[in-house]
Amino acid sequence: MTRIFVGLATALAVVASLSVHAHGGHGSQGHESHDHSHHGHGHGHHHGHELPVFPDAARAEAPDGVTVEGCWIRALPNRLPAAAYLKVANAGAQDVVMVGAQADGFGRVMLHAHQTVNGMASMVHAGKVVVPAGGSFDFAPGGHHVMLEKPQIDLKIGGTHPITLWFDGNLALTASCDVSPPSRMK
Ligand SMILES: [Cu+2]
Repeated sequence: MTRIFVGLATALAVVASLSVHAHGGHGSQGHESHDHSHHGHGHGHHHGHELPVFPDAARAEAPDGVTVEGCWIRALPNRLPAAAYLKVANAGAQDVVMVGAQADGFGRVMLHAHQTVNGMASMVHAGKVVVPAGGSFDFAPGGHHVMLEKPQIDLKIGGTHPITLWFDGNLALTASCDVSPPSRMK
């Protein structure tokens, strides 16, 4: 009798954990079809990338001659992952290499690129992005973006939110980014 009872409890526990997974999957898919992208999908896990660990941004030096322009975040409701767009300009004499980003209130932040394979658009983790000396690099809708995942806060549309960009050599720049509604396209 006891054994049967334990077996039933185990079976119920398995069913419960399966339904939790199924629910999570629904959430991601719903968002993908809405935004042609894979926000909330957790690419990092699929591709096995380890995100770098960064030192204290407040103490980091900025890369020579590098500035961030026009940073904005497309904020989505219900604490869905958000994408940030910006231009990195490099007036310095050296190429600089972006290696990642951080943002307060987001548990995982990474540089993403879009790719299309057999007509299917998806996002991939971009481990490094080179900004050439005397040139610039655009993070823009349809292309590269800074993916803000695991939100722990509500972004306020009309406000600003800081994002720190990290470069090779533990150099960093923090940009104040406009928090924009989902309808903003560029
Ligand atoms: Cu992305």
